Amino acid sequence: MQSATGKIWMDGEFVDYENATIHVLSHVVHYGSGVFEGIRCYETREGPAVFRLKEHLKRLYDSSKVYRMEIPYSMEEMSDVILETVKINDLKSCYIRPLFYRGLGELGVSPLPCPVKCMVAVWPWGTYLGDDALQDGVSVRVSSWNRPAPNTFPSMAKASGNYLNSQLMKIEALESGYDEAIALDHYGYVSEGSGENIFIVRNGVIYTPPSSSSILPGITRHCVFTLAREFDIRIHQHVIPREALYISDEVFFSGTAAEITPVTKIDNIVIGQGSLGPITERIQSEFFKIVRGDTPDRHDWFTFVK
Ligand code: PPE
Repeated sequence: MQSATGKIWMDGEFVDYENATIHVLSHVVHYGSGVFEGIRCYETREGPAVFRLKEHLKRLYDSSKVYRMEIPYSMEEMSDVILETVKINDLKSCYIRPLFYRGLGELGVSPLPCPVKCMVAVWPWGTYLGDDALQDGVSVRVSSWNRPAPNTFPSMAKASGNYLNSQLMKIEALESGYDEAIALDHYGYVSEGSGENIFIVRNGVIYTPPSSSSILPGITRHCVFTLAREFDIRIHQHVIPREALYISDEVFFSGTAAEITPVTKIDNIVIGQGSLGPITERIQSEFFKIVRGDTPDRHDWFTFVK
């Protein structure tokens, strides 16, 4: 169950959890017409800090542009709302979910007659793929479902409707005894997980699919590029054939919720040594040093909640 406490910001005001409701005839309920973000706030030595807020807001507004949603708040206003929502709920670390969606107007495919509504909620969210996932890694399968072909569902937009495809992947993975799925794109190349980007390591070089492989351009993915370059580890965006997954030395996921999670088995094939590999470990430990505030925020990735 979703944690049933706290205040949720809806269209300009804070409402109690139990009153944060919408009409069943809202456009979003029928047609998935929403765009959203997932952001983490971490507890650091200098207090709670929101990780990569500017980048998440930019992607949120980019997503709304694709779907012609006019947002009645500026990015600066939404930034303040997000910080205020964390503060009012008095959480030291949490997951933050802003959503812009089409509300109650006229049903029918066109969203244009329906007003754009905005909400922000926060809740505690621990590890995404299980308690031991960050250390021991996860077992995944290649999904029988592909990611949408180019020019069908825009994968660069983080839209609610896109997650129906993610749900099919995730259900299939869980029902067949895996922790998570990796989908191929329309051409049969590796794309991403149901809620994570994917990286493979081979002979000391990191590879990840390019944005043309129907991926969400992840913000944690960008962190991996930054850290790899700082460590002088070569990192490339490249189309990845399915079999490259099986013969990699290491595979890992990145995502706001998943953070940096090693993948140790794919389709029951053991990847590398079957444990957290050295390059994944370097990236992961530096990532956690940064988000826990154990090392200075040299990239200006944090916005502090005052
Ligand atoms: N691909 C997909 C499909 C995706 O949903 C996410 C985030 C990523 C890649 C990684 O993006 P980023 O968070 O910017 O590094 N998935 C979010 C939703 C998870 C959920 O279950 O809901 C997240 O991690 O917050």
